[in-house]
Amino acid sequence: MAKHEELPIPVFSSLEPVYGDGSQLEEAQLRFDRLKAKFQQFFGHAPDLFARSPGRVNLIGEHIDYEGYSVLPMAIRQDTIVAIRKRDVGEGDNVLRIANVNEKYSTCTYPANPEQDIDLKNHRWGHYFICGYKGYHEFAKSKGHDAGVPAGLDVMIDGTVPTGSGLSSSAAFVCSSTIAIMAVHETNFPKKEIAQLTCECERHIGTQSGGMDQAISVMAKSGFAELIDFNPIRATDVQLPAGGTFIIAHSLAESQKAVTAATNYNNRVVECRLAAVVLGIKLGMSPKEAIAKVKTLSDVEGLCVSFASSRGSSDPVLAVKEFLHEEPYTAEDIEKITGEDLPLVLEHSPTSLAVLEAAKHFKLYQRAAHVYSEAKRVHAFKDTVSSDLSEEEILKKLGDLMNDSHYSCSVLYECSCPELEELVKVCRDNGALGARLTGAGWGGCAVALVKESIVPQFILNLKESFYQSRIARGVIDKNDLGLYLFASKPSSGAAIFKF
Ligand code: NG1
Ligand code: MG
Repeated sequence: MAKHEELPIPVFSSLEPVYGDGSQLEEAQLRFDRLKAKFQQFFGHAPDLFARSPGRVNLIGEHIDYEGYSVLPMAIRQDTIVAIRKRDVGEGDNVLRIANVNEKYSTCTYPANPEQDIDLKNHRWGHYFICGYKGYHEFAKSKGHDAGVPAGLDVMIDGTVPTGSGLSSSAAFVCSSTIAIMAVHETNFPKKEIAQLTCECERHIGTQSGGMDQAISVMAKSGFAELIDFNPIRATDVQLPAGGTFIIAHSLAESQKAVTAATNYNNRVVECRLAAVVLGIKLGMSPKEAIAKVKTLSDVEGLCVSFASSRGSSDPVLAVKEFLHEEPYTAEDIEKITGEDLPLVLEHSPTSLAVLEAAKHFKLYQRAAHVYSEAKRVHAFKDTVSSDLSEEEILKKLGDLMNDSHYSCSVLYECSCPELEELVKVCRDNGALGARLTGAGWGGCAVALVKESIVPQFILNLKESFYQSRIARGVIDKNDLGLYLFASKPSSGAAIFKF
């Protein structure tokens, strides 16, 4: 039998395979009916088909996917649905019209040209669709598929993944768009290829992201979290202990990653790259070789481990402690080590140049220590789940690993914020076995591991101690609380619907 990741995106003629047969199905039926009706009303035709892709919660392994390390997310039930119709060539103007069922998002139009550049200075929500549009055409071309004359597309989006929340609304949007475009061109590819292509095409938005979000959104299986490996992308099912529940809670601080990339997300990617190059040089590579070959911390892990083994250990963090200093580096400090200007070390990539312009200094020691230690925690988490410890002990250990991960994100990687710190503390004070920020951070959600038996009480307590005052201040409406605080079960990955 073909491996899960080798299979194409499933095509269904009913909603049950994805949304089950309970209240979720009813809700989904309503959404699809409403989307179809609005599409018909807006464009004057019915859609050809629908594609959906879910958001995700990352259980452990933060800010390490772009360094080549495995992560452990699960898909959530919130998703993006794309309704799409290919316009006939005779229908005149070749444009992409991207509408949204949510009136907050006004309709965006773009030329039907896969070569177009995305205007990063003027961020618009429709840009995410264009990522998928460009991505599909680039990929189809590379595979020798004749994608034909780029046709105009009518598109309507219905998303339920909260934006800027660390639950990957962006990947849900990019993946469902790419898959809808692919399906409307009557093609389908293996999931692992779609995971790779969507990861690359989301970078058109200007973030130097890793591939976790797209991989889980495309490859998730109902009932399982997945250990996602990179180079090549692979997903391994992880069965979570039945006695624990993951609760997702929003800090109500929105993180606008596409807008803050130069100081937050891309800044960390650059710091990791510089840390890796400096470590490579300190561990014996010539500056020239390190600059040419070393892209990520995983590229120099072997050297770090060899060093550690000379000290009777296998921990790459030992090399970080020996060869990097805690005091932040200036650009000049690093240029002295590399013998080259930083723009050249970073290959003059425009997003990296924006980082250099915005940065005063670079915390190489802290970022590298986070990445190597977090990579280890992911495997410890996976090994704990499949160990023969009692369920009680397993849950406790998983909670401890989540707490350690949060500490590292907060103190070493500095991607938390005051609201997330407060929320994580409130979770722990109310009996969570572990709690941590999830996703990129700087706002967005926390995930807490809670014993199944205390879930209802835990949710009540969080409402009291974190949300009540914010409801009173009008930050959120009390009727919307369920959007910001909910228990989550691992749900299924991307799908195409043709009715
Ligand atoms: P968010 O911002 O939560 O969607 C981002 C990256 C991931 C990963 C995490 C941090 C994108 C699309 N996603 O996720 O690849 O690096 O941050 O672990 O940029
Ligand atoms: Mg995102």
